[in-house]
Amino acid sequence: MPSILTLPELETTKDVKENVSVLAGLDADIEKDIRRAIRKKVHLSIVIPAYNEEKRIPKTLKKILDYLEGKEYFSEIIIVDDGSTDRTRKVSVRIPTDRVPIRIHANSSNKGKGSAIRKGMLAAKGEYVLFMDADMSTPIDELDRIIPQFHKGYDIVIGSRKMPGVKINIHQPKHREIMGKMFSCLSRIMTVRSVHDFTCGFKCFRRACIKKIFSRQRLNGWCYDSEILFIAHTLGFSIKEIPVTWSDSSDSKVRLWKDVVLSVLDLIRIRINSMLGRYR
Ligand SMILES: Nc1nc2c(ncn2[C@@H]2O[C@H](COP(=O)(O)OP(=O)(O)O)[C@@H](O)[C@H]2O)c(=O)[nH]1
Ligand SMILES: [Mg+2]
Repeated sequence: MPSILTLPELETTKDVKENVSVLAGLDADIEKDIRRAIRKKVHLSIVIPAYNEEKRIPKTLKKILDYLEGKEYFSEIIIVDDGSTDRTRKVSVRIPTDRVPIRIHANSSNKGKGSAIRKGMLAAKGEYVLFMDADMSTPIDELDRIIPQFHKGYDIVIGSRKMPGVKINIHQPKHREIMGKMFSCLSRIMTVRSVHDFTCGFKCFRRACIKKIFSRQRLNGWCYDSEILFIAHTLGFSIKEIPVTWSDSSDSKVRLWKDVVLSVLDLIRIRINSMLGRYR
């Protein structure tokens, strides 16, 4: 009987499928072990923070699964349900998937996007870990342009709506765009000078930097983007910003003025945390 010890050598789902077909008829326990091994060999994790996303998330999950279907590597999807009061969790577990596990983490109450991102990133097992918004404002196939940047040696690759080459299909409302620009300008002064767009919800990280960055991340609110990029920069990780496609979704959960004021206060908090050595 083939030994389970050969499993770590399996590199692609094609390998696993071939081996599963050999093993499946022999022993149900072995198939279980293979599934466990698949989970351990995750190459790509996709983390989605979700707050009251019952309407948007099923379509997003289906699109991601379609995209991953064409890939030979292993992957997983992690949804962090941040105390949703709707059926976010229920509709997510109902999505049929046979080869890409969808794992759901849940906060008992709404703690904020920053908190959800931290939870999901620290739970992810992938060699590369992407976080993205549930509304898929940046389409998942932009990953095809992100991953090659890691082969050039970058540690973090982030989507940007503020660079030449960007394709904006549906713009954010004018006031959101202006506020976004002002926030990015302030973030640049307070955190990382070289970044143009801090708040695009499409950022991918190499495994080696995830624990170091996200175990230091402290902010739970919307300013987490600036904080994680600041931590990454402080720790010496390289960040590559690339232009992406963006289609705004009208159903925003940002409470405009309140969240902007809180984010600016959080920028000050980042500097204070840094001075107190909390990111070291
Ligand atoms: N965990 C968590 N996620 C949130 C919260 N609010 C929004 N999100 C998620 O953050 C992502 C972006 O939210 P969205 O409303 O599209 O923000 P916008 O595109 O900046 O207007 C989505 O995946 C939301 O479900 C929250 O309070 N907690
Ligand atoms: Mg959105």
